[in-house]
Amino acid sequence: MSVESRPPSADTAETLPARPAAAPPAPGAPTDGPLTREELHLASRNHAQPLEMLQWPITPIGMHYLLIHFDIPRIDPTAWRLRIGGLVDHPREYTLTELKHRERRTVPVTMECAGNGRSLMEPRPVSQPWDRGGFGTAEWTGTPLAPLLHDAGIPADAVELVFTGADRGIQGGIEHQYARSLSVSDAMSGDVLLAYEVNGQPLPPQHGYPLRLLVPGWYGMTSVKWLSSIEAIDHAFEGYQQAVAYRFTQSAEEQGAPVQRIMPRALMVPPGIPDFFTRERFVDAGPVHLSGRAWSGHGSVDRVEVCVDGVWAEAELEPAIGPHAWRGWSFTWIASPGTHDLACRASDSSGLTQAEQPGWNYQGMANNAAQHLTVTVRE
Ligand SMILES: Nc1nc2c(c(=O)[nH]1)N[C@H]1C(S)=C(S)[C@@H](COP(=O)(O)O)O[C@H]1N2
Ligand SMILES: [Mo]
Repeated sequence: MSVESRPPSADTAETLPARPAAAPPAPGAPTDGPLTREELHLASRNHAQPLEMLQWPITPIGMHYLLIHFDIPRIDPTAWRLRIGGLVDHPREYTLTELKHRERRTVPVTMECAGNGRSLMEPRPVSQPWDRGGFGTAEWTGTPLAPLLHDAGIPADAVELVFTGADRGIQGGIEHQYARSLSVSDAMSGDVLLAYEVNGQPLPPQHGYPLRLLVPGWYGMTSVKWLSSIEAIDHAFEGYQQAVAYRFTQSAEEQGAPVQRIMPRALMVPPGIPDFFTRERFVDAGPVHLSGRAWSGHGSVDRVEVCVDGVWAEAELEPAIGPHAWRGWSFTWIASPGTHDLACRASDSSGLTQAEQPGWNYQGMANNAAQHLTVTVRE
């Protein structure tokens, strides 16, 4: 069977029906309908990590997920400067070379998009329609932020630091630069990095060249790419990406609580071989090595369980590859012929465990529902 054979019901992008005259649902307005062309467009720009890549402890950079709200800006590294200003005692600009001459640190970090799992919610919030692949673990190299802030001098009346990227667009009808803030104490945390390399190479354009913020343990929206300025302010930042987006709400109107740290999640490398179109899995009867990785931004993962047809059992854990990165797990399944439901879930040192059905929210944030897989076992 050629890889192109598929059921006749499977439309390709080229044969999708013309867009209906009616306006598409507003971004974020939940629906039970089929995926829209706008979601397809976002999904093809912002790719996921295929789950078989969980076999790699460090995600090869082309396989790390991507999330880009607007366009990838083209930045001339010789003209680029990082501006540190606002209320700081000593405002100044840094060239990339100056930043590279400061303390250099490399840390493996598991990142995840806050919208990971969104398309699995019912009804489905209409935005980047992640399945479960909006995550990756890379080795980021850069200079720690705290000493830079010390040099700038943060006055007592500073409340937050605003991190602004070079990319600009319109979201929720509001034109803005992509920008996010952190409290002074969160920004001063020793693990926050200004990263200029990933997996041993300069940041590629799509991951924030020449410099990005990296906030381990927090959902990805915090780690501002194409960083151009850091500004100290004496109030809570009210930019769109802070005050409107990335909130736990039940409606478009409500303000809700901010989305911050990564909820625990375990994922499994899909065992056996897939069907091209349905991605259903096929394995041979006998012992099957199940494996995957698990992470949490609330603490360290201290337990992973695997479920076979409704019965949970402990998986074996490998050490974490760093304090802010995932740990591997494995489990031997004695597979008997028939169709089986496999699942996995993680618990962390803060006492959080993945639920079967976490609460629904309007923006499709932090859906860490346990992963289930249907596997057909052949004689
Ligand atoms: N300037 C800027 N920074 C950004 C974004 C963006 O669109 N613009 N997307 C954010 C979101 S939502 C996520 S999940 C991460 C994704 O980082 P990655 O594409 O390097 O995986 O970047 C964050 N930083
Ligand atoms: Mo994200």
